[in-house]
Amino acid sequence: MKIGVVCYPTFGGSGVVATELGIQFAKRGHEVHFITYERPARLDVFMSNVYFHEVLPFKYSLFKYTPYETTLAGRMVDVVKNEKLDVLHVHYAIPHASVAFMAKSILKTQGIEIPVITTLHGTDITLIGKDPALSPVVEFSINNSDGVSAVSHFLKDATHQNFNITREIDVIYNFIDFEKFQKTDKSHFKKAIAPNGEKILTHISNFRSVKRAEDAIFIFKNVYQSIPSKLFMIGDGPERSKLEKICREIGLCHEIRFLGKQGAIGELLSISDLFLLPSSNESFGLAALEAMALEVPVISTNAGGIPEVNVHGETGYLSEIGDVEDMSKNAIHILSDESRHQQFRANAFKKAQEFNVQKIVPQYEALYERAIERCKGVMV
Ligand code: GMT
Repeated sequence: MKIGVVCYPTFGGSGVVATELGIQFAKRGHEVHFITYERPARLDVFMSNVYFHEVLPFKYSLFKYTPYETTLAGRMVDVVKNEKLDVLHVHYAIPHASVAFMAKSILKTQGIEIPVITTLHGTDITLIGKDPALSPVVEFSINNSDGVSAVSHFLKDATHQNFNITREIDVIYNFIDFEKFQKTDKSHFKKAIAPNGEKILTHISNFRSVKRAEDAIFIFKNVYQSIPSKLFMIGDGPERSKLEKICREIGLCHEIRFLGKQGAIGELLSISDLFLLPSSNESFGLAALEAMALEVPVISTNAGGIPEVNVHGETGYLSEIGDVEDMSKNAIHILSDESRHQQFRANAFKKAQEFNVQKIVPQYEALYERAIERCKGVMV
C-alpha cells in the first residue's frame, strides 16, 4: 500500500502515534508519505520507503494569517495524485479531517477516489472540538471520513456524546514497540542523578493546563518528606515558568530537574521508579503506557481513558482529579516497600504488553482495507 500520513509533527501524543505507526507500516514493506509542516520529531530513522513532504507557509502581505489549511489541502492533492497513494490517514481532527475532505473533493473532480481515515486523539474532541466555533466542521468531517478510529472507548463515547455521528468508530488503542522500548541498564546514569539511592519520580507532558503538572510537583513534595527522592519534569509548554516558580517557592529546586523536550525518553524512564500523570483530561495516556513498558508503575487520576491503561491497585493507582493527598499516599505506598514496588513494576510491564504494536497495527490495516473497499464501491 502507499499511505499518506498527516499529523502534527511535534512531541505531542498524536504526532508520536502517527509517526510510530508510519514507521511500522514502512517496516512491513508499505510506502509511507508524511505530509507535515516539519519533519516529525519521532521520525529519526532513515528508511528508503519513507518520504517527507513539507507543507511550507504561504506568505503574502494581504494575509493576516497564513492560509495553512489551503496549502495543506494543495499539498495533499499533489502527493496523492503524483505518488499515487492508496489511502490518506489524518491524525487529530482539527484541521486535518476537514482539510482531507477538501483534498478528497478536489481529487474526485479529477477522477481520483482517495479513502480518508481520521484518527481522533483526544482534545480534538473533548476540549476544542466541541467548541461551537469548530464543532459543525468537526462533526461534518468525521461523518465524511471513510474510516474513523478513536484511541480509547472513553473517546469513542465522548465523540458520540458531543456530536451527531453517523459513521462507525473503531477503537484502536495507542501502542508500544517493544523493540524500541526496552529497559536498558543505566545504573551509572542513575547513580549520577541519585547518588544515595534516592527514588526517581517522573512526569512527562506538554505542560498545558490539562496536564495539571503542578500536582506532580505537590505530590513529589509530599513523597519527599518521607522518602529520599528526585523529580524529573520532562517536556515543555506554556506552564513551565509557573511550574519553575512553584519549585522555587517550595524550596525544592535542587531536587527537581526540568529536562525540557527529550528524544531519549526510554533511557530516562529506565531509571525512573514511579510515573506521575495527574491530568484532568486524558483520552488514553500514551506517556503512562511508555512508562509501564519500561516497568514503571503509574500514579494517575481516573480521568477519561486512563483506567483503560492503568489498573488501580495493580499497575499503579487511580485517584480523583486534583486529589494530591491520595496520589501522594499511593506513591508512598508503592515506593516504601521494595517487594511491593517490584510487584507493581512487573504488573505494569505485563499490562503494557496488551498494547504491543504487533497487535495494534493489523487493526489499522483492517480499517484501511475496509475504507479502500468502500471507495472502490463508490467508483463502480
Ligand atoms: O495531550 C497530549 O499530550 C497531546 C495530545 C495530542 O493529540 O497530541 O495527546 C492526545 O493523544 C494521545 C495519543 O493518542 C493520547 O495518548 C493522549 O491521552 C491525548 N491527550 C489528551 O487527551 C489530553
